[in-house]
Amino acid sequence: MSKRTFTMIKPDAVKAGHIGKILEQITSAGFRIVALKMTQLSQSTAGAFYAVHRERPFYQELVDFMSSGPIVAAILEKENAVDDFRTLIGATNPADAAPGTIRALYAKNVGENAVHGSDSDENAVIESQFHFAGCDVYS
Ligand code: DAT
Ligand code: MG
Repeated sequence: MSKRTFTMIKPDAVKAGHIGKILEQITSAGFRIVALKMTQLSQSTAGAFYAVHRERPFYQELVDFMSSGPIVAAILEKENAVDDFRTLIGATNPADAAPGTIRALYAKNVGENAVHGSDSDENAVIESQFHFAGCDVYS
């Protein structure tokens, strides 16, 4: 059972002023924030982060969107973190996201969908290390 996952509050939700409400929903659900920062991805770093999707038709749109404004990146700790966080954020397309999930509440559409959540323990580690040096993770 994983203990950590990685998340980003995406540019749409940051621009809309939802950082505080989203972090509150995350911590109320039992996740502990062990690393946190506001930053803006370049085209190059957004492209590298989402390289797994580079053959998908929406890749350039995704890179443009993710580098369009600041994001908030965080590492979250909880028992069963990866799966529980995917449940908390809801489906990729907010039209399919369960009521009360972060994407149901704050996402605009399938592309601008408010938050990222790692999809496996392995990717949680890779994504966390992409964004945070070990000395900036507080356990
Ligand atoms: P998730 O973020 O739920 O893990 P994913 O890994 O399949 O979803 O896709 C990564 C991101 O790419 C997603 O959060 C938003 C964007 N995306 C996915 N499908 C899309 C589509 N059909 N059109 C536009 N953007 C899409
Ligand atoms: Mg994904």
